[in-house]
Amino acid sequence: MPDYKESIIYQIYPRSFADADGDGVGDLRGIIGKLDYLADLGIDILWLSPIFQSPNADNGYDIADYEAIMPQFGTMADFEELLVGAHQRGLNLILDLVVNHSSDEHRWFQESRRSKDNPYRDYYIWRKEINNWQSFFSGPAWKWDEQTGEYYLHLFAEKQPDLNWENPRLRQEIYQMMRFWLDKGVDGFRMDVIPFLSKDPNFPDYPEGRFGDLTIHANGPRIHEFLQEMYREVLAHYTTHDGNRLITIGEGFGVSADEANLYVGDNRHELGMIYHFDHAVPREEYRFIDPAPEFTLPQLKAIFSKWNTALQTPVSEHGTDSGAGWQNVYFGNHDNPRVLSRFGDPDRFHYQSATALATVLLTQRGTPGIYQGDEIGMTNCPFTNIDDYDDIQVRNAWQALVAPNPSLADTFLTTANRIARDHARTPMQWTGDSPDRPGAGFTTGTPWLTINPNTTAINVAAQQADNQSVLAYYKRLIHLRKQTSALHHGTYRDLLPDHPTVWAFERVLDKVRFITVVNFSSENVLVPVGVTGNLVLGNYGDEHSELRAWEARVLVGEYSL
Ligand code: ISL
Repeated sequence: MPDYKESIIYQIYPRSFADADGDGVGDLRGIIGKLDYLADLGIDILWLSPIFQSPNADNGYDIADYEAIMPQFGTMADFEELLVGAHQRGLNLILDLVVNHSSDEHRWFQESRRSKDNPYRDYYIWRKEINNWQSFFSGPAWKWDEQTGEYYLHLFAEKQPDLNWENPRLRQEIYQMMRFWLDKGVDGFRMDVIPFLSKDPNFPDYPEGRFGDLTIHANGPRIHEFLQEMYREVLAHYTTHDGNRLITIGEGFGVSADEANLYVGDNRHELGMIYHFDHAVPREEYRFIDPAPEFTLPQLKAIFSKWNTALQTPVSEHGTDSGAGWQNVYFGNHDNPRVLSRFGDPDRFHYQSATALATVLLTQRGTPGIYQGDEIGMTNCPFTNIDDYDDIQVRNAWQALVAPNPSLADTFLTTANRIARDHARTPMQWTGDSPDRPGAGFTTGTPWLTINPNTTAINVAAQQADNQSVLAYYKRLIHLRKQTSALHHGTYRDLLPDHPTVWAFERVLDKVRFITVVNFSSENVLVPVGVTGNLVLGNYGDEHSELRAWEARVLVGEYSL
């Protein structure tokens, strides 16, 4: 199996992937049943969003027992079978490590809130006096607790109290838990909001003009000390099941391109990869009534250039050379709406725009992450009512904004249809629905979240039977990337940073030069001068003098200046 720098990640949101037992919720046996599908797709690393015991206030990102499987998802025996099955097919499997906070139903918190002198008190962050910090999920980040007359900190939901990483005993418990999973044979972790672990010990109010700016919580004073300790104590002692470097990905909320190498620089001994939020959909509470305008293509390209520059230039730090680190690149995940609805034109050019976006992603520098369903071009689901939503983020924002001011309801619902996280969480569309067989092949029961009605047209079964489908194109593209060193290790350079509708970049390794050129619009455009080479792969079958709607081409040529 390849090293992580030569791999492709596939993210599974287990609740929505495949339901084997018919309770309407995806599960581990469902995933086991799809391992052949995943191996056939050609991906290398499976990232599972949390599968642990949880009351599901935030769909498993609130963990009540880090070493137990959520019963809705199955048993430990199911997990072990899944792990063996993945490994047998040449897939690595990584778990979500959510250790900025736990659930309030975790045993540690139950103890902690019992009394001020409880041995677990200091596993969480308790204060008599509070500052003005805000929660990601609306309202203050401090919750008053009657029993001991103090507040606890929760940067996410009330049911997600922040763990106190200042406490060495807590850190050792976390490391022990990580060893538990690594000893079972998992190949690494995706680490949830990892830049948040270290808090400013002075707990200052938000600076003037930055009230509610949650990026302030990232990059606290001891973060690198904690991550280096985690590496020394745990990560350094393990490899993937087949002897490669362990796979570690930090969710880099609040980390800028300039700071990234502090987390992933070669000599830092912290993490292998990081993923950033510079192109994610801004979704602070007020955004549901005052959405940010979408990035223009030049803005989007500038973000990719900035990160590529930061991660392909050797950096020198404290007088010693530290090689630049590596990133995980993505367009979609469970925290963003569907990329095709966001940037593409699914109504008019479904195939073309889904494959155009795939071409940009899968010829990027950095390890690409495909979010479940993007490989068939799933889209946002048209929700009409707040009750159609499940996500705590959108429901809390509605309570905070619309409950006191009902006239905002329409604006809120229109925006939520564009930006809410649930659009990425509707069940995977395996088959077309029919009156006698609803459930999209996802479930035989009642799905926990609405299935997008477009499953009749957009589904795996239909695309498997069609070699001109989005799915078939993904497979060809994945195959191309896997056999092409320049696409893994080649440098990245944007050839036309200012072009309003064409994204053209080169990847160069030794004397090999790959060029990706993509029309990021639904109108024809002239092929820009200088973007030439032999066509290796494209989403239109034939040659043409212009780039047609969402046309994508991968070209190869000798590198000459
Ligand atoms: O996307 C976001 C920024 O607006 C937030 O919704 C998100 O909470 C943030 O990116 C952190 O994400 C991670 O931690 C959260 C969990 O809800 C997300 O699903 C997870 O990816 C708390 O564990």
